[in-house]
Amino acid sequence: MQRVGVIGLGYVGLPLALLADEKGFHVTGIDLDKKKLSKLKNHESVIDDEIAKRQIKESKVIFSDDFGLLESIDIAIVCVPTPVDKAKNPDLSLVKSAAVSAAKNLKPGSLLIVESTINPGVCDEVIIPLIEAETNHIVGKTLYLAHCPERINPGDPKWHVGNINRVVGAHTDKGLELAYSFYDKLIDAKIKKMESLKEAEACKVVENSFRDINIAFVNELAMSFDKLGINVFNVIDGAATKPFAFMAHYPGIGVGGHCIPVDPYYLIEYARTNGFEHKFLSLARNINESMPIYSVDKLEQALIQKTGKTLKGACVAVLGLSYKANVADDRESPSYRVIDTLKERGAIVTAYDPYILGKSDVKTLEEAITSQEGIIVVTSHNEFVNIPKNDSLSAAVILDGRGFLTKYKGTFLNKGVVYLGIGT
Ligand code: SAJ
Repeated sequence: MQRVGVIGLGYVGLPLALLADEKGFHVTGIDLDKKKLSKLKNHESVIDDEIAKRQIKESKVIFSDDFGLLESIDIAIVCVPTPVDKAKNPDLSLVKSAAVSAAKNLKPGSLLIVESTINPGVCDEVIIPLIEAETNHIVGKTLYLAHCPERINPGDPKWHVGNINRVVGAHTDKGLELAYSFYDKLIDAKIKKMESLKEAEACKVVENSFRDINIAFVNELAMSFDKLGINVFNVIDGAATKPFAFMAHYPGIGVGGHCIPVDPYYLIEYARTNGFEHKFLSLARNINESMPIYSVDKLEQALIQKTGKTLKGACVAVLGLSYKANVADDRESPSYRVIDTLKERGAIVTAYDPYILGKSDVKTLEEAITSQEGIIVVTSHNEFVNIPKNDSLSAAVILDGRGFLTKYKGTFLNKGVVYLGIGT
């Protein structure tokens, strides 16, 4: 089983395709985005990843939008996005169409692996029935199905597709063996065999729900300690000196990205349709989703205290659109909740992100912080460390949504600027 097809060439699929190519597999990369395909055919990476930028130069991957090419491959891997819709319900449309389009072309005895994040039950209750309805395949007999949830961490210098441990589950033992031996050849890491597709699906949503609830825990602490006059960052660092049974997370202005704020809804939704209400997961989501408004409230209270003015008619800069520092990714970013809330209260907003200038109102940090009454920092981009020493800083209040400018509190004070943090 040396011929591999990867469907979806984003931050999950492209590294996987390039690694398989590097390991000697014969790889076909399928994507429907023509702009992306022409860049890839030109040996240009379409993701901001140093390893991918290097590998793509020598890559022998065949890039195409033609699912027909999958007729000659042994293993097809689905790596397409699984967002949630406005009502926070999982949107499986891309996974369903990719899985069926692949199955239609896969010959008997092939293996189909889903890496996209899906909630427990999707393989058994959605993908298998769909494939058997739309193709001549019988899953487990003429086509093997496995799930190996992706664990890519964009921008992480240490962990990449080649060295991250994986879990894999399958519909049949044969499918599990085929999938296990593929990943065993592909990566230099542990591969844990799960007892079912559902167990493998559950791993991913549990991993990311674990992170979401821990962030909600410290966000709630931050709101409480703001009233108690306790610096929650110092307390977390103090608690983290305990060498076991504690894992530090930090409060902030909100939880963004394509994983953490999304995956818990997969589990909440699936459990709900099966008669169980995840009160704790839902509460954690509500706490994290309340942080942008909590932050704007804090800024407005300080503005009233310092200038006697509310946000109505006030000029406020929002620094950072990306959900994560030093990357250009604004999916589910809390920045947009902050901007909407400020505008609802009548503020005049100037947004600036050096990584997302296309959606910024100005092109430089200088322009962004000049003649503003308030500043809200949403993303801890390295460039924003220059704010405190910037002479054009005229704001009355700055709210540091990530607690990374705390050490400049004195510098701000010397400039007559009130520095606020979340729990600091
Ligand atoms: N955040 C906090 N406090 C924290 C950690 C994160 O407020 O203590 C916020 C971030 O500002 C961001 C959001 O949560 O807005 C998500 O941050 P993240 O560091 O979890 O970044 P992601 O979305 O790239 O998460 C990925 C996930 N990886 C996979 O799903 C394969 C996640 O499981 C990893 O734990 C995370 O990277 C990581 O550890 O960096």
